[in-house]
Amino acid sequence: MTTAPIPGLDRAPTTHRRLLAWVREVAELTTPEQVVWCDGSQGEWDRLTTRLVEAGTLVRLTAKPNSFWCASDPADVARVEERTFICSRERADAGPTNNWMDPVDMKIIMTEQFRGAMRGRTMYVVPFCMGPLGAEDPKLGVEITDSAYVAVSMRVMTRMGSQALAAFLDDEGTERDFVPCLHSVGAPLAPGQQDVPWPCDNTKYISHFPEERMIWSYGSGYGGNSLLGKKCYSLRIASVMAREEGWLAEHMLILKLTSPQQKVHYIAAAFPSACGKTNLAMLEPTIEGWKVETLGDDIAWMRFGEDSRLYAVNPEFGFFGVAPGTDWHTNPNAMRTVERGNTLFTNVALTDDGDIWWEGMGEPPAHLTSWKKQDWTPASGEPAAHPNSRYCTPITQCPITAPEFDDPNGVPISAILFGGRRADTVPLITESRGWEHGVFLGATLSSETTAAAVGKVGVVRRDPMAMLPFIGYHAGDYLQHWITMGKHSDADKLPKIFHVNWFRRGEEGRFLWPGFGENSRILKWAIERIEGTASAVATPIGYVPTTAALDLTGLDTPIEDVRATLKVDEAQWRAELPLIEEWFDTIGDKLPATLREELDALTERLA
Ligand code: SAT
Ligand code: MN
Repeated sequence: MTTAPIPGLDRAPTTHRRLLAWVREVAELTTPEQVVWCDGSQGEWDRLTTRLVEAGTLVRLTAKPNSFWCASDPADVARVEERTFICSRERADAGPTNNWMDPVDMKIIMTEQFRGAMRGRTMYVVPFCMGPLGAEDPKLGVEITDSAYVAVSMRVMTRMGSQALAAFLDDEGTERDFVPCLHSVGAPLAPGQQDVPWPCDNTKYISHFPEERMIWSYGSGYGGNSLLGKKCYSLRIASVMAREEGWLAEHMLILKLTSPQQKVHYIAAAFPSACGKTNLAMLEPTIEGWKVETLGDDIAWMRFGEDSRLYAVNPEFGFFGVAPGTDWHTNPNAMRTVERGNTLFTNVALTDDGDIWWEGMGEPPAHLTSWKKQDWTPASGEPAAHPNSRYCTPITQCPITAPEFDDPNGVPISAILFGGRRADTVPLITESRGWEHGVFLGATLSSETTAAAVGKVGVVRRDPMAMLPFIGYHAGDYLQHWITMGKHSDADKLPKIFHVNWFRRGEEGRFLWPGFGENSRILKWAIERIEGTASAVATPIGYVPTTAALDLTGLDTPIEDVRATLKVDEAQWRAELPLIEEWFDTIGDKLPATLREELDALTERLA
């Protein structure tokens, strides 16, 4: 059977043979109406956003330049962890915390899903690079997608298009490797069939093939499921690469902290999704003379430099931040970033004068269009914006982005924070007793679930290094990799590890600590611990500040609340031990012995 050539397929702006062969193979399987190779230009953005407005997917905002409102299908609003698979050849390599399917079986199933899946649609080919383009070993990928929304979002979130494609051949003209990322919303169009504003399928698969370094995603248009450079590549696949190559791919923000004496420290911090990473990364210190700048809000790749210090790079190029709760008080820098335009807002509310609104922005207007595209008034009795609604905005627009965010060598990390959302037990900040105890703090991190993933909200679960949904291999091997990394360097060169919890509650469930800009006081203490100038109390769980060791100048919070949030309640911690035990049992035989020993030692200290 001969089929008509697919328009655009032969207009490839590259000679990279593996890329050409793969694009052809996908086009023949998915049978799109045409193929478009994305160059990342402004003209392309204008074309695609115009088409998306015509299709009813986007609404152009009048209140912000070059910005758009988008409402997804109400059933496609978050990451689908139940439908996320690590398809390693051996089931054991995916470990007990991932869904596994045999790669051959998964490919058979998904090939049938993809067959003809792009009928009536345009297939976009999006070359991208995770991390600075000038890197010695650039981490390349190509996303093939039938979603123009994904193509434009990739332009915000990654270094993409012609500039990325140029890196597919090295200086000698040799073809570099790349991660093939195949995405379809899974909604082919019959001839003459009217499209819907947010096409997707009820059946969803987010599949990773770690040995092949390949990603296949089907059925969802939501960011975490469809912008494949993000969680799929930069965490799940990159964590596998990192283990093999001796580095770390982590769910961490990166910030730069400058003291009044102009001393600079870089801090990386891991929190589960929707626990305030973006707010911390863009914090405005409330203490005199301190300054925070941003390098990243979600992902850090860290490797040892020649000086044996750990250097971090943000692989991304934009922010995909949680909108609700963001405002001029909680995160003015995020507000300034999106005010500059060039931003996609998904599942927030739309005002009648062409602006956006979400819960946390103060008094709502009398009338809105909700994320469900319904008329909304303050009497509606449900949120106008979805709790996992997002803004997708360029990192270069953030007024406090540190210029070194684009340095291929990264920045040397002084401190790593592991944080969760816990109403009790976990104090505001705890310093680990050393690297291995710090890995134990990360390994036993726990947090209440949020709206960032489909499922019940507010349930405490263990979330090692805030990476539970993102570790691309066996969690026991992952924790061993962290222990092994600590052996590559001297204790005084390794980052100091801290455990933080901004979310501890007092009576009537009110938060004990104000958080946001006031967290600068906590960062200051961490830095002073590194420099050896702040005091701490040795407790069974680690080193904790007294209220006197913290800079509380000008803080409104009652001192009893600060004391309560710093309290190490040994009874609560003894109750935590069987939960940690249970979690370690879940990991099974591959749990590093060091971590068992840490648990035994903690149990003894609490006895
Ligand atoms: O949905 S994303 O994975 O893109 C963001 C998050 O959940 O951390
Ligand atoms: Mn995240």
